Amino acid sequence: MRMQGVKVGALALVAAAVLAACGGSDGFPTLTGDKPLVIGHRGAAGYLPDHTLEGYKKAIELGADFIEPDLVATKDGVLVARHEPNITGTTDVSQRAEFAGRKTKKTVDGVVEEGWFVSDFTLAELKTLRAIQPLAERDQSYNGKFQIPTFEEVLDLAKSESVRVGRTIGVYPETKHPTYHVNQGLKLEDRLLAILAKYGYTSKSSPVIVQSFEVSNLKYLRTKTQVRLVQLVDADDVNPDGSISLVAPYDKPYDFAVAGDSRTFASLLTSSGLKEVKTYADGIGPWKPYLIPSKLVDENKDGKPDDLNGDGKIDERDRVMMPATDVLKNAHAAGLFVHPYTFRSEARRLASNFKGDPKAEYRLFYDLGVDGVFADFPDHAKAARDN
Ligand SMILES: [Ca+2]
Repeated sequence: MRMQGVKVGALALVAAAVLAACGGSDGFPTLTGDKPLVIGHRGAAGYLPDHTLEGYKKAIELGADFIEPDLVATKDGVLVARHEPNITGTTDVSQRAEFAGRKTKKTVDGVVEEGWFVSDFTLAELKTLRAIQPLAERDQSYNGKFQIPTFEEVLDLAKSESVRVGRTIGVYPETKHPTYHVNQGLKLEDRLLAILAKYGYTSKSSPVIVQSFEVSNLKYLRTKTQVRLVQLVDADDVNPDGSISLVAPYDKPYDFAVAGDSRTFASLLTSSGLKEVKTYADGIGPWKPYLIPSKLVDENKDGKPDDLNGDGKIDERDRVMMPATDVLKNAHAAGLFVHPYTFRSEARRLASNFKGDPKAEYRLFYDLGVDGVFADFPDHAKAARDN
């Protein structure tokens, strides 16, 4: 549907006809025909430490349409941007002697974790910490430089940057571990709604999309706001044959686990599951193998996966992309937009088909019709879309 590399001239009429057939101004096979959104995942996670104002600003400079803060609550009830309640891996807290006594164990979604947790720190205390890059393979030179931002600081940045760059920058907050926060006495949703209302973000056209891996909190939010809501859909792993592995606690929304609901994440993506999701959400954010899986191969039938790139180990680079599932088609049929996660550009994270070129992966998903992508390298997502 989307015409790659079409030059002006004789093909212009053909291109115009294709655009008309797709029904949208940009000619993409998305739900609306508009260009897919580039969502700066945790900021520009491929370049700067996650969830920092500097990282979000970098994402905007690289072309992100939305920036994506994960939200957790401090001891004094302030929403701040961190990937997890446990900040051991994403800050320098373990190096701070004054907080040594805060090290503890907490249960998050049924899993016992040890470390330091945002809910044991006031905002003032958190502001003394500095972010670090959690992935060893990424640039460590910014460790210790940037603070943890509040959600309001992220919204303020998006507003000021929108003026500076001359386009609307959206904010795509995730309510992290809603059940855990209720159990800590720090329910996220009303705090989130109050802040969104303060900024005037209450309607479908507001530059905000709220996401969650749980269901009941999204249903609650639907009764309180018209901002766009997204049901995230996780899994434990992808099997060698490309099928999705569902193992607790990554088999289902945690509120389903608590309620004894037998449905899994995969249940949400059946044709009937998607129709149910549409009753309370505007879109889905599935892990990308739900849309286009990949598999390991054994061409020589020796019972072991083939080492396609011959580097002596089996990883993502030895996987082969499979045909798309019906999930995107069925989601669009239900009226849901589809924003898969997470696109990462490092060669070791790309299936063999892409030959080390992250833009090839983006193009495959854009051609399928995704409405947006969560991208660690927003510049690559934008280049694959626009060039
Ligand atoms: Ca290999």
